[in-house]
Amino acid sequence: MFIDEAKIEFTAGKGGDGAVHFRREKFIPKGGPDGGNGGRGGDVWFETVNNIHTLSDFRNKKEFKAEPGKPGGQKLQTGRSGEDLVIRVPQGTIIREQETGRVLADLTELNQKVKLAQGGIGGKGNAGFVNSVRQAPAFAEKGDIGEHFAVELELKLVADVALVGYPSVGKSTFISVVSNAKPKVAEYHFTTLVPNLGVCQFDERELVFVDVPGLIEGASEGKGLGHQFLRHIERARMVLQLVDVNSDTPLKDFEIIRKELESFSPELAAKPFVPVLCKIDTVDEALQNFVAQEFEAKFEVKPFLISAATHTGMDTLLKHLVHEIPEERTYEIAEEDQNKAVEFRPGEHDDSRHVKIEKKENWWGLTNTRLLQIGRQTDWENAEGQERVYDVLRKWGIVKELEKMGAEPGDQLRIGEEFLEYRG
Ligand SMILES: Nc1nc2c(ncn2[C@@H]2O[C@H](COP(=O)(O)OP(=O)(O)OP(=O)(O)O)[C@@H](O)[C@H]2O)c(=O)[nH]1
Ligand SMILES: [Mg+2]
Repeated sequence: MFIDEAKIEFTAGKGGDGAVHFRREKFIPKGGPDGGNGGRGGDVWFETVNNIHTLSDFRNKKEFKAEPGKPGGQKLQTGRSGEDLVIRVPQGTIIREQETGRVLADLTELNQKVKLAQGGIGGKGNAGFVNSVRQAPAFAEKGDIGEHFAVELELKLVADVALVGYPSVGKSTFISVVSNAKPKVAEYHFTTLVPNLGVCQFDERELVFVDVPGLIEGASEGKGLGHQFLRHIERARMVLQLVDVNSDTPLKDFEIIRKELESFSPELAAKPFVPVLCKIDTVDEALQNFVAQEFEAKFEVKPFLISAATHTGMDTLLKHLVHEIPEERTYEIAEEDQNKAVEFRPGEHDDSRHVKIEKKENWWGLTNTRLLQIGRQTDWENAEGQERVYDVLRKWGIVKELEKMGAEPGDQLRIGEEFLEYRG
């Protein structure tokens, strides 16, 4: 089934917890701390692969999680890192954050791989908390949570040439003649219900064609199959507009399709296009030439004449396409997406020690990326663990700052979901 939209969520692995452990040695009741660090949680990646062509895999599976890191062990042993998770998608997949619409990645290349969610760091074991005043720490950090995203996947097929025209003009026949694709071809309208890709080898070049369902007048209002598949033409570098030479109104047919493209997207309508009069085997040469001349007189562009059935004119047309389409493939991000596209790096932290302090009704709110992370990693049940957070506040100068702002001993300090008492 051809599916080109999906909503999914993914979460990178949680970091492993640090260990609390003390060396056991003969005759020494309690040796030095040797609890190791937890391992990192696995990251979540997206990768485009050539054997997936739709987003149908995401109809049933909507939640993805990378493996958590393992806890630290004794003798300073670091826990094993969690395995990364790779989510495989078709070439042309755009990944947008649901809430903001921000584009996290636009995967136009084949075998393109990007990391989108960073695994949580492992917690430090108690051995890591030894200092001059703390000889035998009996606390460790928990692993941090992995990044989480709720996203919208949108597939926009990536092709060089898009075939558009009325139903039954021979779009699928064309693609089956020039490429290895074997789409269904039939006399009736709307034979093609979903887009097909076909790869054509010509003059030592490779051209990717996309065949979309036929358009009719009023497609913009939802007539026929409507516009729902036109997004798959947006990335094509050239539009091949097919008109049946044997139509009663070939010129009007051409204009109607242009209008439909225009009403879907002016950008799409502005793409370079090649007009093609097709099925020339069905009329005599005099009529072919007559229609071609009328066409050129009206639109000031010379149409190509072809018959996919007898292959007449196909080589000339393909030569033209190969000549017009640069070998180097560059795909533009649609303008609407461009505005939202930011350089996205997962796990990006604001390393600054500037802590936002807010006075609330009953507590003081403390906000800073690293401080919140320390909060998530703290074992709040453990008094020594709590104490270490207070040490951090002291070291960063926040205790002093609070004093200046009028905090009184006994006030509550809030870090994320947790509270800590201010003692001055
Ligand atoms: N005589 C002749 N018939 C053709 C030619 N190309 C296609 N046909 C016939 O036209 C009919 C429609 O062809 P399709 O390739 O299915 O047309 P389509 O544009 O893909 O149609 P939809 O998928 O419905 O939009 C079929 O019966 C084809 O055999 C041609 O060059 N000459
Ligand atoms: Mg078709």
